[in-house]
Amino acid sequence: MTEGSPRDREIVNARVIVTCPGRNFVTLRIETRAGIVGLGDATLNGRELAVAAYLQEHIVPNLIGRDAGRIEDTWQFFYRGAYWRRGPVTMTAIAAVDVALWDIVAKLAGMPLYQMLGGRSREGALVYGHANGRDIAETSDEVRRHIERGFRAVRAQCAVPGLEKTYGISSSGKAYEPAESALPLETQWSTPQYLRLVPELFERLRVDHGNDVELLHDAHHRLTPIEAARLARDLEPYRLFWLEDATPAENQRAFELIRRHSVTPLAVGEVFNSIWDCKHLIEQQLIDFIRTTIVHAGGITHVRRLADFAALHQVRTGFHGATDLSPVCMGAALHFDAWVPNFGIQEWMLHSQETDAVFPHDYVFRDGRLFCGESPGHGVTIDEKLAAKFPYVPKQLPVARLADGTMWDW
Ligand code: GCO
Ligand code: MG
Repeated sequence: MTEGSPRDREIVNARVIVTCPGRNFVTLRIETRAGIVGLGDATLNGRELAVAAYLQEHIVPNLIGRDAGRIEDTWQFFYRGAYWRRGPVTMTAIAAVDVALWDIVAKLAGMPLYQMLGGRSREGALVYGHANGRDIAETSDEVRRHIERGFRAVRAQCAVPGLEKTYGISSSGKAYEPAESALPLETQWSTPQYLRLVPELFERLRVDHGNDVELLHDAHHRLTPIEAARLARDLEPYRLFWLEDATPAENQRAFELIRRHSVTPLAVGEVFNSIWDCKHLIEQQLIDFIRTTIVHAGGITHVRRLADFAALHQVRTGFHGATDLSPVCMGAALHFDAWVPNFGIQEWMLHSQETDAVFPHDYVFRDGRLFCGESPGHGVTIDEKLAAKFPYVPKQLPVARLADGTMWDW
């Protein structure tokens, strides 16, 4: 077998595949001289073509001729060598390259990717699903349905009475998708109404479902620090697994205020792109779970550093796993989850049947956990013929305004 020799590891082909099987996904496909193929997810919701262009124009020409086995050097080349560092577009593009190379190297070794990281620390990754409802009763029914399907952890979001659209709630009756229209949907926000509703919701969920199920909630960056502290405190009796994105995290000192008032565990970081975005939060132990995932933070190579740093401060992982991260990212994340010692939980919003058909994969759900497969690499492939039947459809994430028209955080 020569496919692992430096000559045969040479990257001879790299292509960007854009497809929309229900929602848009960008995938990087890298191929070596010996014909080993690796895939990386490059999807940045609502800004997909910006990453596709970054890859096509600035990354792919630099990949051709490189040794696919030099994962670290390639990462450093695209990060340090780019001069314009960080940011979601750049870090998503770097992640796509990085994951594709880990996929290739694991295939060359004939091993599942988790083995390349140091092997399993656990059998399956605890996942949480999404229960969304138009009112408290409907949300509680949805939580019940999740428990019946085997989930041990459920995120609960409920429409706020009087507001036409609330984050996390489907308006179409179909499964919730964050990006619904070509131009951003204008939604309305009211913090006082929300702050009254959420403790009532969780009080009801504990009455209906007891204490065994883990419950989570996402405030989606809508609150000021003092409002976030109030909510975290009001939710204490219901023992949440976490309260997510309670306040925007640009000003990380804001979390000191929340911490002073509450022991509700806090999760942050799905919009972060590097270790520098969460260094203060982690060092000061202002959060309990870091959500920064592989596709938006430079791939396995960088997120591994982040997770190791978090472990020093007893912060655990809780990777973002909405439907706008493709099965390629999910596959890589599950291998990472199988290994990472300071694993907390993994988000899993089920993909549509079309998406699953375009990206065949070997991970499976059982008893509230997702199990990555044993095939070499990350275990996710792409059916390019099928992908071509779903051309790109422009879609952006919504925006939110207060009743008086003021732009707010979505
Ligand atoms: C989550 C997230 C998502 C995001 C979406 C944006 O916790 O799952 O907040 O629902 O809004 O991924 O692209
Ligand atoms: Mg979130």
